[in-house]
Amino acid sequence: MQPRFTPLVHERLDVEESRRRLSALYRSLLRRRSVRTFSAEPVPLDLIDGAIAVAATAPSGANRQPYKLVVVRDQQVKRRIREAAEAEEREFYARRATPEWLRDLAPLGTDWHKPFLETAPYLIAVFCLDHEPSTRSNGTLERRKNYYVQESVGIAVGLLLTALHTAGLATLTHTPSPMGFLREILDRPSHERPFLLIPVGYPAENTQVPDLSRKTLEEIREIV
Ligand code: IYR
Repeated sequence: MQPRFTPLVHERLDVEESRRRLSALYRSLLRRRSVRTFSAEPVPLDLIDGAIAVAATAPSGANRQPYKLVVVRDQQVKRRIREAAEAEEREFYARRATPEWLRDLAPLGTDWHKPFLETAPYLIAVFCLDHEPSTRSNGTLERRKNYYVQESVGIAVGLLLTALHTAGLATLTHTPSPMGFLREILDRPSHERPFLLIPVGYPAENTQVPDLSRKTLEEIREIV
């Protein structure tokens, strides 16, 4: 297929304006924290859709956007997800986690109880598509491969979390392990692989978060 090009729309900023914008974004994102206590207060669905639209602007391997996001708002479905996640987490905390892993999690104060999976008004279940069915021009089905799937979905989720935070919503990047139950409960086809479960909502009043610190710039970047 011949490539088609279109002019780039680019806003050139003066450097002071760049600094102001970076500083504002940084100050906002410093306040993004993983939240495990949600208010049941409803959130308009268009805020979730708006954030998903932001996520879908992410670059992806061969521009294939190898993900599907399932927004769960049905209380019964959330309950089933909680029950299945808690069954896996009980095993994790009692048997599967290594002593080292449990030691590293200790500062977070987490355990197998996951009430937030029912309290949060939405759970966004993120699935990755390592390949997907597509229809050839002659009408037959083919299995099309996707590329750099982990990287692509990770970048999109980063934008999603940024967008939800910018919209004033709290999130948790939750990875009950293994997550196969999500495919069954949400009745997803076999080419969709569970990647992450993101409860979204307003934080409960008086939410407390672990008193953590982040690495300094000097610890995470080198200049050569
Ligand atoms: N999935 C478990 C354990 C857990 C693992 C990591 I890595 C975390 O950063 C936090 C928790 C749970 O959700 O409790």
